[in-house]
Amino acid sequence: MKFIKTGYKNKIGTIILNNPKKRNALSTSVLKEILDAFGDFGKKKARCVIIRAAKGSKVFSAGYDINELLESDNDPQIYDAPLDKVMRTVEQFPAPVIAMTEGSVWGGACELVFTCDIIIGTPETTLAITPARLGVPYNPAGMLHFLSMLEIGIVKEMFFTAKPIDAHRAHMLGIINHVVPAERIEKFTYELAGTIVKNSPLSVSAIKEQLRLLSQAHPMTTETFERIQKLREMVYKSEDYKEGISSFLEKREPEFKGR
Ligand code: LCV
Repeated sequence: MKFIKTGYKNKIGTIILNNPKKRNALSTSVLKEILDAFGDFGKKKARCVIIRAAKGSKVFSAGYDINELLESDNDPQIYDAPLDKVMRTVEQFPAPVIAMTEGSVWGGACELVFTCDIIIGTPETTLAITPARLGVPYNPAGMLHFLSMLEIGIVKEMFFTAKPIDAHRAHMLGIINHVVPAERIEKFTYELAGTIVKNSPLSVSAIKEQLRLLSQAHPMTTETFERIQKLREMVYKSEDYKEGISSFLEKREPEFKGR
């Protein structure tokens, strides 16, 4: 594998994001390797999976690979987009997935971390959700990932400002389960995983799936669904959508026109 490293020991699978040059941006190739790793851990009947960046990383992941956004001339976040497939794999994997987040977590990587079952951070961990920074629309499944974890006022602040929140605030809000000094986070995380592995895998797996089904039970009328789709279409067909992404790639501040 080129962009991730994997390991498997004592029934614990490990995925290490390993593309520091691009700040572990989640390109289609990275996401495919993550899917393959989960396929392998499923065959091995892993009882816990840890997703992390390399030890001491300043950036856990810079989120969706912005270079790939411009290529897709239509909605970038559709049901079978690679990142959405990875998130569904995490949510439906028959064992807990722990995000060990050293460094800053951006955009789609923040949503990916939110879909993990447990988040362990360091005092340097930050979390940011960034569509507004790039003029990009967001999909309803993604919003529900945030709404199922946070009060709507916090979700609004994170989306509207696109600014990172720090580990202390994220811990206070219940996003991060434990904040552990960087030098201890690896030992702490694997000990927690070890505790889970000792429990009944069938019971843990059933409880995880029950909690997923109960937490995702949100009735929605077709009219609401159509309205949400219309809103998304309005944004990804806008000039601002192209301006947000181009400005990042050209390393300049965006000039959004609201059209
Ligand atoms: C491709 C990158 C990226 C990147 N893609 O290093 O959630 S949504 O809706 O917003 C969704 C669409 C999404 O997830 O969008 C992506 C949101 N991510 C961000 O807004 C974070 C963008 N990245 C940054 O702000 C900085 O790169 C951080 C703060 C992560 C790291 O800053 P640092 O100064 O350490 P550079 O910015 O110099 O980046 C190093 C290399 O990684 C590339 C970037 O283009 C640069 O490549 P070159 O060396 O070829 O110039 N890179 C960083 N993020 N998301 N490529």
